[in-house]
Amino acid sequence: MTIKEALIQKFQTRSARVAVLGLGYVGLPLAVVFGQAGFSVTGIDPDARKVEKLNRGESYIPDVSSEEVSSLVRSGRLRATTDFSVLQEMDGVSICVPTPLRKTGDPDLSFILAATDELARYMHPGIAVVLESTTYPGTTREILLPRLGAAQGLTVGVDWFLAFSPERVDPGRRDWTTVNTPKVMGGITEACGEVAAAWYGMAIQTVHHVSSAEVAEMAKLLENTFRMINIGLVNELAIICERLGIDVWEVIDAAATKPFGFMKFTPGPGLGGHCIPIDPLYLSWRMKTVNYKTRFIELADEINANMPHYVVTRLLEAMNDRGATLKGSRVLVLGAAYKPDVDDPRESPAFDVIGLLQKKGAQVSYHDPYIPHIRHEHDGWEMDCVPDLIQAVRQADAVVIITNHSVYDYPAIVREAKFIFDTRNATGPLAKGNPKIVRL
Ligand code: SAJ
Repeated sequence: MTIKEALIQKFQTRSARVAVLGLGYVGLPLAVVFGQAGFSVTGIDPDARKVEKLNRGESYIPDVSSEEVSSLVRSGRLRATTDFSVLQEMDGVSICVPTPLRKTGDPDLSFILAATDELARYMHPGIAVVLESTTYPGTTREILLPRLGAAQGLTVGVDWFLAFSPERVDPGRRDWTTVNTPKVMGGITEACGEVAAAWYGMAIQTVHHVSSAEVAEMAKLLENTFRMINIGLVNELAIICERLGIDVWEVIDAAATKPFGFMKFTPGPGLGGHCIPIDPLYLSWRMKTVNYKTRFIELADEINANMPHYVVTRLLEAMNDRGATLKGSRVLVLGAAYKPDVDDPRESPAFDVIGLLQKKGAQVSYHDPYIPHIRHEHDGWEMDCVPDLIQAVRQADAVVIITNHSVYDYPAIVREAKFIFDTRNATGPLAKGNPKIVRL
C-alpha cells in the first residue's frame, strides 16, 4: 500500500488525526465540522485565551455554539493547543490564518509564512496540508511547497500532499454553513487533490475537485472580485442617477424584477469587511508583478473607496439646501459594522465617513447596537456608542444611516429626527415625499 493509499484509507475510516491551524471565524467552524464528522481534531492557535476557552468547552465565534464545542471536547474529539509540535502526529492539517493587506495595499502573507515555517519543523511522510486562506494564485505552489517540501526531502504527491481550498464562510449566515456550502479543492498534483478531496469529503457535503491549486485560488478571487466590481457598478449608478434626478433605488428594484441574467446589488457608503475590499487587490497585486493592469478591479476599487467622500459631499449639499452648515452641527452616524446585523467593524466605511465629518468640523457621535466602542486604528480617535439612541436622534442636526441593521426602529428614527441622510435606503417607503429624508 502506498503512502497515498494508506492516508486516504485513514481519512475514509476517520481514523486520521487532523489539525486546524488558526481558530478564527473560518478555522473554528471547520474544526467543529471535522470533529462532528468523527475525526480526532486538534485546534492550534497562538492565542492562549482562545485555546483555554475551547478546552473549557466555550465558543467565541457566534456561528459556533458552546454546546457544540463542549460536546466535542467532552467526547475527546476536539482539543486545542498553542503547541505546534502536535503537528508531528497529524495526518491532515488545514491552515486557516488571516491574509490582510499591508498599509501599502500589498498582500500581507506574514501569517501564512509563520504558519508554514512552524509546520515545516514537524513535516513527516503521510501528511496532507490544505491552505484555506484567501490569497493570490500561485501562493500554495510558490510559498508553501518549497518551504514544506524541502523539509526532510519529502516528495509532494508521493510522501505528502498539498492543496488549496478557499473558505466560503459568511459569518452570521444560517442557510449556508461550512458543512453544506460546496467546497472547491485543488492540489499541487492530481494525487494531492485526490487525498485532500477524500479527507474533506468525509466532513463536507460537496467537494468540487479542480485540477490545480491555482484554479482553486483563482476561483475564490473570481467570487469576491465579482461582488466588488458589481458593488462598484451600482455605486457609480447611484452617482449617475443623482446627476440625472432619477431614484437609483427604484431603478435597481425595477431591474431586479428580471428573473434571469441580473443579480441585485445595492449602493452604499463604501466597501467594508475583510473579504470583498481586500481579496481582489491580491489579484491586482499579483498581476502587477507580471506587468498587467487589472483595470476593472482598480476602477471599482477607486469608485468604492471614494464613496465615503461622496456621502459627506452629498450631506454637505443637503444641509446647505436647508440653510444649515456641517461645521459645528451635531451628526449622528447610525451603524458602525461593515454590513447589517454583524458585530464586525473591520474596514467599515463608517470610520471613513466619521473621519471626514470631523474634518469638516461636525460634532460626530455614533450608535451601533452590536458595537459598544470604536477606535480608528490609523488616525487614533475613538468613541463610545451613544447610550440612548432616540435621545441622540432627537439631539442631532443630521442622522446619517451608514449600516442598516434590521433591529433599528426606522419609523421611530424618522419621527424623531430633524434630518436623515440615508445611504442604504433603510427608510425605504418612509422616504417617499418626506422632505427630511435624503437618500444616496
Ligand atoms: N455591499 C454593498 N452593496 C451590496 C453588497 C455589499 O455596498 O450590494 C457592501 C457591504 O455593506 C459590505 C461590503 O460590501 O460593506 C461586503 O459585503 P458582502 O455582502 O460581500 O459581505 P462579506 O464581506 O461578509 O462577504 C462575504 C463573502 N464570503 C466569503 O468570502 C466567504 C462573500 O463571498 C459572500 O458572497 C458574502 O459574504 C455574502 O454573500 O454575504
